[in-house]
Amino acid sequence: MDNQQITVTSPLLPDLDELNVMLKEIWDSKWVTNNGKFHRQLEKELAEYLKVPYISLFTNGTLPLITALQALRITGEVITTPYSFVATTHSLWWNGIKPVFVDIDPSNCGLDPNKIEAAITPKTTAIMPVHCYGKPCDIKGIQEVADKYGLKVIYDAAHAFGVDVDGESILRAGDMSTLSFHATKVYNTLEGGALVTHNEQTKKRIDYLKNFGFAGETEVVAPGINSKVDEVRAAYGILNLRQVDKAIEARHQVAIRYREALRNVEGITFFDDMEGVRHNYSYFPIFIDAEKFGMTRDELYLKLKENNILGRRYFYPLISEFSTYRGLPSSAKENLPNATKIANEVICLPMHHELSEEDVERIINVIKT
Ligand code: T4K
Repeated sequence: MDNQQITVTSPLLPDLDELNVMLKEIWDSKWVTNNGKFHRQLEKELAEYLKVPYISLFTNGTLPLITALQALRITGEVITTPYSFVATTHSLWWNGIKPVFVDIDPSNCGLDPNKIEAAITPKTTAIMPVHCYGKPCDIKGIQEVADKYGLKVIYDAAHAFGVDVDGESILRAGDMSTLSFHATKVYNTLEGGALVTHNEQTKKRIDYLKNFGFAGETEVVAPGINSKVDEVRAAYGILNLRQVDKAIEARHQVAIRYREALRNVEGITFFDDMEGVRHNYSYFPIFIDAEKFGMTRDELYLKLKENNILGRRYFYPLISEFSTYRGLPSSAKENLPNATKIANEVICLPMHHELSEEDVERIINVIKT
């Protein structure tokens, strides 16, 4: 059998000829950045596609997190999940905010709302949950706690592009949501990201903040950052938006096949689709019970690797275990039993729009034998 390398993901790329036509237009116009024509077009098209009123483009998925915290003037302590990419917690640190880790609900890998209350102190000002793998958090439960204590909610929705719950975009939850358009995501602009807001004034303020704080030619209203998206990436993003639905459907087919093949394998569990949710199949995590499966997660990870299949252990280690954060009181393992267990059991299997049936069968075969 062909032993070509299979990576965990592969970027969705626009047609090069179509991109070249747009590049020519950019070259001819000599307008290459600072809220150009394609930038404005992409913001408009994304807002429509995602069914959100306001969206601001950013150069990656980390800066909208940092900026959301600034826009809402969040200070003190923020409750967040240890089970995510490290950028989630870093955004707090960049704002001088103390992260307070709370355990996850293993049924969705998101913050467990029942455990948030016990972590609230007089210094708590917000909650930063993550829709991990694009799987919706318990939005209602989290909002109830937030409302009771007057806390803001900023969702890191880096994985949740195009995810809807009961026909409504998941990005409408909380006070703000952020997206990542990194090359490894369902929808990408090479590097890129966005911040979704619910009203015009907030969008205006976000746009000041991502442009050094400029509110007009001579006025600076905040110590903003530079996170402006150039025309080349905006053009690339416009073309990718036209093919993202097809890519999501291709991922869906891969998920169907994985589930069919792995459903009765003892010691392996995975997520099924949730009723009323439009999923984006951004990741396909499986969880290994070593005793029942007869092999540890790491043994399977290495076995896949030996067979040139590069699954990834997202999200191991937990953010709370990195040297930067492990000294925090909330990083104690006893505080995070579910996250600790899941981080030791997870492998994300290869999942992208270009995986062939043969690739998927090869992966399944290695797992089953
Ligand atoms: N919040 C959450 C919850 C996030 O997951 C992330 C990012 C962020 C915030 C921050 O958003 P950004 O600032 O990154 O926009 C990747 C990504 O770099 C990162 O964006 C992502 N999360 C994280 C979960 O994964 P790595 O270090 O695992 O990626 P890397 O380079 O090992 O790539 C994985 C595989 O993808 C490669 O084996 C092959 C394939 N690949 C990758 C790249 C970059 C390609 O085929 N082509 C490529 O150009 O971090």
